[in-house]
Amino acid sequence: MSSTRNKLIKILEKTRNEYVSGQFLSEELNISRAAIWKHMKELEKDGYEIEGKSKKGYRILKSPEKLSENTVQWGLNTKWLGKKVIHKPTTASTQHIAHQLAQESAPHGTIIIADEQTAGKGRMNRKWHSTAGKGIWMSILLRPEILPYLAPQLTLLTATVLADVLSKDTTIEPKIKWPNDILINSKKTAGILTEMQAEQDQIQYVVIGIGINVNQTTSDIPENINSKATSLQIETNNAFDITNLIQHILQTFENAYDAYIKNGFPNVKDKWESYGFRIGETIQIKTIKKNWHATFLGIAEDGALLTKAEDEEIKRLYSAEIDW
Ligand code: BT5
Repeated sequence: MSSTRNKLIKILEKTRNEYVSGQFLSEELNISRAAIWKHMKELEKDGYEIEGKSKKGYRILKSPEKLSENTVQWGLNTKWLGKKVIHKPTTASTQHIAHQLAQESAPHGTIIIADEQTAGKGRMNRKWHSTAGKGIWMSILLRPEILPYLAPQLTLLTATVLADVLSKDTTIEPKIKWPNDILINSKKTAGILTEMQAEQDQIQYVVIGIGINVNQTTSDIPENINSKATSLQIETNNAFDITNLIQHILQTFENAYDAYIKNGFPNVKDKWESYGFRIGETIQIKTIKKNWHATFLGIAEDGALLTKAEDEEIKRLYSAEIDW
């Protein structure tokens, strides 16, 4: 979106119920009144209802419900996250677009969102089912100044952000299953996919993919996953405003990320453990080589899974699947 449109949205948002004159807008934005009118027409295409009155000016009567670059930025209270938003009605995967934009020097904090993904990606080439218009399918492009081996901490940080937002915006109590699943009543409602491009000791960029099932009903969830997947709507019987949720996630993410860069992982660890699923219980651990049972102790200072086996040996695991 053009930075002029960004500024226009900011002004209209501040003055919400009052008229803003074309003259004022044209001076503030340094563009002609005809250009202002064109921008208003673009906003209308996105579903904004705009009233234009001669002598008084413009005012917004209604913001659209549909997702767009404008609606995500309308009222978004962030410093750097989501200053550039790309919205696609349908795409194979928002991760693909994010990687492409990253190679083309898109800035830290760029957001890619889609109404629908036709080839949504999970970890290890698994599929992520992304029902049209009913969930959040979003990638965040970051250029963090941290060492590559610390990047998995960003997955854990993102999980705490999603858990915080869901516990504030809904009546449910989310849990985090190590490392990247958000569960409600033991069923998965969100997943995170962190992908990275890095050299030996420097990250070029990280793409954090976030998938959240929001307004799906039971019949929207494919049969092969319906015993273990759920949505906010299924669990609460309420429909949620996807744009509001996205904005809340972005605002919470920005604060959490800035605090992490400043203070490191300890606070993230504590928060993660406060939402941790089955901490203190026996879990089944699966790696490519073997399966075994151990007590889940929590996460280590570096984000690793901490377990204690029957022989009391404490292990740190960095990549494994857990089950029970
Ligand atoms: C994940 O993988 O949980 C990461 C999901 C990330 C999705 C986002 S959406 C935006 C961005 N663009 C993408 O293309 N991807 C990211 P994993 O832990 O591997 O879980 C995948 C498994 O979860 C699948 O094998 C299914 O069993 C299950 N699954 C698939 N779709 C699901 C859904 N919508 N809800 C719950 N579970 C699902």
